[in-house]
Amino acid sequence: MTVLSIIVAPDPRLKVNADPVDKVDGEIRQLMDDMLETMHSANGIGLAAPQVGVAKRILVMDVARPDEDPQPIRMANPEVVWESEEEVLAEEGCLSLPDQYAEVVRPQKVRVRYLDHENEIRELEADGLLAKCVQHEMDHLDGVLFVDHLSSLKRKIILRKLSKTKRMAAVGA
Ligand code: GNR
Ligand code: NI
Repeated sequence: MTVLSIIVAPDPRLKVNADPVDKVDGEIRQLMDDMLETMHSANGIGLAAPQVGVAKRILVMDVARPDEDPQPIRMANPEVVWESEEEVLAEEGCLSLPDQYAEVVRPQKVRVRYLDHENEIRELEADGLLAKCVQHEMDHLDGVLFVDHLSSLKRKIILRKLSKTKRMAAVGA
């Protein structure tokens, strides 16, 4: 397995509408496993393929706490087939927006249909942290970041901070 590098915003590769996968084959399975390793090594609970520069509709998640056994979830071509009317407001972060947090409103529960790592169609009903995570990851597949759910002022403040951090890193200051 390989730890891949995670793209930090602003970056055009985070804005793409990713392509569906034809079939979950050995190559896609390998990518899913590399994404899980990358996500765990960054202490994240989810990761979408565009965050590692792959414009495909693939995501992985694991919301198990560090003291619990891992519960890895691998999805290709996920689709929301049902969402609750109740919404919840909760703080989100993103591995592509390091050290930035903001409250985002989303449906409390969702039911998602997807292809698993064996190319089988499955459904998952998610609530709580898993529901937030799967919606956040599916947004990445459409080039949407959590800051796109905020006011344009809040979004600009966060993105400006990140470009400044990138500029400073580039000159080694
Ligand atoms: O690790 C992550 N934590 C998180 C917390 C609240 C809501 C969403 C997330 S997803 C994020 C990892 C990430 O950026 N996935 O795209
Ligand atoms: Ni993210």
